[in-house]
Amino acid sequence: MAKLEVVRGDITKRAVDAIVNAANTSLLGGGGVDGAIHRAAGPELVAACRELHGCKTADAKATPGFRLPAKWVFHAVGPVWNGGAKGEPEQLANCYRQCLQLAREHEVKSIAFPAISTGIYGYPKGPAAKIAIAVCREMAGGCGVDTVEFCCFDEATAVTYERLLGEA
Ligand code: AR6
Repeated sequence: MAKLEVVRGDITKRAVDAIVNAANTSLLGGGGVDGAIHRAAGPELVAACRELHGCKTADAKATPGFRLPAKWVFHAVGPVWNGGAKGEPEQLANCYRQCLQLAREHEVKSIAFPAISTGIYGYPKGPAAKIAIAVCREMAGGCGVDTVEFCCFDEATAVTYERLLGEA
């Protein structure tokens, strides 16, 4: 069983094997956590992303971490919240699944996730955290991951994860 933890702060500082980016389909950068990761990783990151030719919603692709402490960045494209009946829950779950599959492929033991889709893309925090936790509980251990960090940038997100993880 993998350990699931809440950490507060900036995901670009996490010294884990892989951090996850909440990207868009272009993979060429943006605001929010995406912008922070590109700034911290350096210009090599956008060059590597360009080679990937984009990514579909609900999927994820890997690049090196370049100047980040993390060895890998898994760029996941979450759904834009559109009321919740347009497949958003399944798409969000699939982002987490794809990242854990990438973790298995790259022999990642520790991974940090941001709260994908809950910023600019507008996904409600509680339902998104439930999905993140459920998928990681189900799959992380089987993918060889020992530690999953839910890296929370704002206090409301941290409290949400802590409450849900405490409910077990
Ligand atoms: N470390 C950890 N979490 C962060 C950081 C950080 N440095 N900065 C923000 N967050 P968002 P989305 C949190 O908007 O909703 C971009 O333009 C933030 O508080 O980054 O998936 C992309 O290019 C929130 O909890 O991602 C896409 O176009 C969470 O990260 C679009 O935004 C996700 O917020 C993706 O939107």
